[in-house]
Amino acid sequence: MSEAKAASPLVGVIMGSSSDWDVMQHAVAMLKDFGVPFEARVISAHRMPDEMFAYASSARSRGLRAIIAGAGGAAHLPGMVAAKTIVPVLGVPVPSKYLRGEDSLLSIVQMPKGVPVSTFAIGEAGAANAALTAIAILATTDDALAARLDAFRAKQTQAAFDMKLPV
Ligand code: RP5
Repeated sequence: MSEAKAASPLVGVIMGSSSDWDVMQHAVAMLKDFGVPFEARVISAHRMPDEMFAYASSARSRGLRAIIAGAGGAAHLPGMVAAKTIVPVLGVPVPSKYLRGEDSLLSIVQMPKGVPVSTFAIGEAGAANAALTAIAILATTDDALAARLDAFRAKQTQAAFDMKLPV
């Protein structure tokens, strides 16, 4: 694989606002830890609809293998992106000011039959797990990445074995 090819993003991380970064940075951090080439951008569904459609419709031809989309409130970004691409879309509900992200969760998870969005937990855990799922998708065709994912799991197993209770 050439350097340029190796550097081209395999995972797109998009979010509706820079205010989503506190949560979505946890997806980016995980992709960085695993050495997965990614790109990260603000794409607002209701403020940048033309850019959202262009991003989604060009995603596959640009080589993206998964798109992690985070949004809060009426979180239509993941569903609308999924409507324009067959690249797997992993939706992250971002906590909202008034409904604490329950609105975001329901907006993302309740996709009508036929156009799926894989939906994750509200907030940091969801962002990190969306990245781990993107990594798992890539690991189906990348043995070195699969080995890193196995090692990541083994570390968590060991940490659980090492847990002590104050009794
Ligand atoms: C959504 O509206 C974004 O995903 C964000 O979670 C929320 C608030 O956006 P800002 O008003 O902070 O830009 O589109």
